[in-house]
Amino acid sequence: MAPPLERSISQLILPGGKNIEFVLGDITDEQTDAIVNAANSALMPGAGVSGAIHGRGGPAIYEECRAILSRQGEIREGQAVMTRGGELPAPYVIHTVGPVWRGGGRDESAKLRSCYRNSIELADERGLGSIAFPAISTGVFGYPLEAAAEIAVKEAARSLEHSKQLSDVRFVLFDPLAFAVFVESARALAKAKSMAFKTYTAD
Ligand code: AR6
Repeated sequence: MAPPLERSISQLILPGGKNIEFVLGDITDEQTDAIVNAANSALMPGAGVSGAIHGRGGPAIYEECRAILSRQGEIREGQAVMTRGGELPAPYVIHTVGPVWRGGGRDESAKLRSCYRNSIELADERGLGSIAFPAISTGVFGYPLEAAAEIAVKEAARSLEHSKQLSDVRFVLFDPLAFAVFVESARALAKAKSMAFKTYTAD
């Protein structure tokens, strides 16, 4: 019998040993140094992964978000800011605003790429070692899953190669379809770039 998908871990190993993991799960359970929130430009808790992060992390996160907004105004698509994690297991939350999908002609791909790049750069600048991402923009914001996965995996690999402190990126996918599509993107990238790729089952 195949092991349950919940315990399946896929891993892309970059030259130099940094790695990108793919798991099925709820990002609010993650114990990485930071988890990433798929936010909106007003940093309002909202639904989806953002509702889950604010719900479990408690009001301290939104209070810090409000202080950021009053200092720098609305967050543009592609930007990332950081707060503490409140009651979450992860000490920090990086809030990035994904693009709303409007058919592909409004620079959505560049903006989605920026979300991953800016989040990884911010984590690295703050000296963090690990970060977990959801599939940004693929829920309420409507970005097609396969295109979003390809951008996410390629940009995470590219940004991680340049990081000084950050060594581990984890994608935490909430449903089996997203998990399968992200794993396929990783497998394709591994093949194209001759990187190591493996799948195993957690104990
Ligand atoms: N852990 C991991 N992934 C999750 C979780 C979770 N707990 N919950 C949902 N997802 P979405 P967006 C997945 O809609 O498209 C909000 O209202 C979900 O299955 O959360 O960037 C914000 O406030 C999907 O694959 O984010 C914004 O207004 C992915 O996370 C807006 O939605 C992203 O779905 C952002 O929309």
